[in-house]
Amino acid sequence: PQLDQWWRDRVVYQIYPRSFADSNGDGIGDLRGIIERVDHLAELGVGVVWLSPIYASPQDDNGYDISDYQAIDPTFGTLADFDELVAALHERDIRLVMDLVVNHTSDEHPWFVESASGRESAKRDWYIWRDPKPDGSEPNNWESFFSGPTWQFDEASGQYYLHLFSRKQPDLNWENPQVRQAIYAMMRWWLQRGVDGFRMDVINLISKVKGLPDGPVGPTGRGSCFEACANGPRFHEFLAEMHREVFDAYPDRTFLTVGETPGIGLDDALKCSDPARREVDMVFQFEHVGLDNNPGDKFAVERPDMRLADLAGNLAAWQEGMGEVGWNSLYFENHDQPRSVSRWGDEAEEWRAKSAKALAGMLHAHRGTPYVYQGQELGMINVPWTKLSEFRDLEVLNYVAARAAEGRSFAELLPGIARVNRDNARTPMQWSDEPGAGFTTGEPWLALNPAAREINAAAQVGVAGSVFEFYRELIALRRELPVLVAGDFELLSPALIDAERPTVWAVRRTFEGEQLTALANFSREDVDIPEQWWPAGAEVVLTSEDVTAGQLRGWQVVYLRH
Ligand code: TEU
Ligand code: CA
Repeated sequence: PQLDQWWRDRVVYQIYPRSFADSNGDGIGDLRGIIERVDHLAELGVGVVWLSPIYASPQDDNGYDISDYQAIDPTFGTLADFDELVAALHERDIRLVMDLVVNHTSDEHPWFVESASGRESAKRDWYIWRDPKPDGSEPNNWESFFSGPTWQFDEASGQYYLHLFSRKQPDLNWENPQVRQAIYAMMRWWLQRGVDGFRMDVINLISKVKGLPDGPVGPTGRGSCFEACANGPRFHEFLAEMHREVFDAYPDRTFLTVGETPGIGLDDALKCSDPARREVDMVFQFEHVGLDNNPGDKFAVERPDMRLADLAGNLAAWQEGMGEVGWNSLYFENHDQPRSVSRWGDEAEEWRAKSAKALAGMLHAHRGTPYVYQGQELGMINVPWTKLSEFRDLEVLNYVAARAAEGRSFAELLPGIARVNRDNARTPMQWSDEPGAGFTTGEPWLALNPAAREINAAAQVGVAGSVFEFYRELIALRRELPVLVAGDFELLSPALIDAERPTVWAVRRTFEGEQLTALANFSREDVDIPEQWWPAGAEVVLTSEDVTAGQLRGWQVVYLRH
């Protein structure tokens, strides 16, 4: 890929506006709160901000259910606030990428209201309506990502409409060229407003296999939609058309585009990010965050035994697979994933900051674009909740209700929910140890993580050895070392922790004669570094704590240049 594009050596920071900073005391984050905090982003050194949805929305799925693509939801502010945020970011050479949610709209979007007004509606074919089966049941056996059938019956017209997510998120019909053109026009409107690109929500689900065939039956008795909806027959065609109709309309600008593609494989991901195909720049694939999940039931209590060696091996497989032509996104966290320190690191007070740094050093040593999710730069951890009333995410609430109907109790489900529920990542950003953690002066929409008293920006920004300061160094290094951006990748040692004794994780990057070796210890015990991985004369360009050649302390990470 061309390594000269503006975003190549930049790290992207994801803001979940609802939980980032509340400027008016209503307990919900907003645009003015972000404007007041842009210096935090500039200090950290990130080069791009990806903003989760701020559009008009009934907030059924926290804004991933949009009722007006060209309006800012009043909860977050106004278009004037938005323009001020764009200016504030651009002043600091930080670009802005918006969240594009066009596999589905809200059921309150005027398009859907018109489509649902009757079979003869001019917009009927903008969504996916089907007759019931002869016995009146749903057109196929698919299970929604948010539990239950993916079909909602409309009494008035006697038809069902498709919704892969909540019933308030009807799927758009991408087979209809009018739908596609309306979406492209909306995208151009945002680019016109100064936006520098898009993160495209479940963009690999937009092309469904004709006939919408049943999927293989999963643990809940309903079928998976992935086989018929993921990476479908016209997926690449639509991405290429979008590129021509939207991004090619601005030949003097280059944009950053990242597709969110659950269930994508290497071959499709390579096609998506191959610059010659002019589709998107990269995708978020889900293999590594699926290693500890049970397919079809992410909250299952029993979980595959996932070890850090598996994680390292999967990341290396994607490095290999994308090679010199494709481009990886590098992420451990986002608003849908649990906190990486809790999932793969070590939550104990003595080790959590160290493990946060070690995980960051591991991820950023790979070839691709790193993503930092709000709070990850502080080493925030999962929530310790035990009551259903503490959760807000409809993915959890729907799941518990569906299982209750099968006679299963919340108490029985809690261990599986606690580990990977999305509220883990959605608690308010922890700015200080004040009562509202500096996030709000009001009642936060979602309870603060009690760990906010110890884990917060005020205790870390400017404090040597903090997780924040380590991220600042790590992000700056990417701009200083071409080998970190352009170097090829070799996994020297995936073995991280075995029963008897831990071993070091080691990777090597090579570019134009320069080499960078990254070494990390993912255990509490000291580990030896084999001679061959610390060449004589190597220069330590990054270390999470004081290091002596030949040995790594517990959860330590080191980068060597040679
Ligand atoms: O998530 C898509 C996706 O992959 C989800 O099915 C994810 O697997 C799930 O949230 C966790 O099991 C995107 C958004 O990131 C998510 O917040 C939205 O809820 C979803 O699409 C629908 O828009
Ligand atoms: Ca607010």
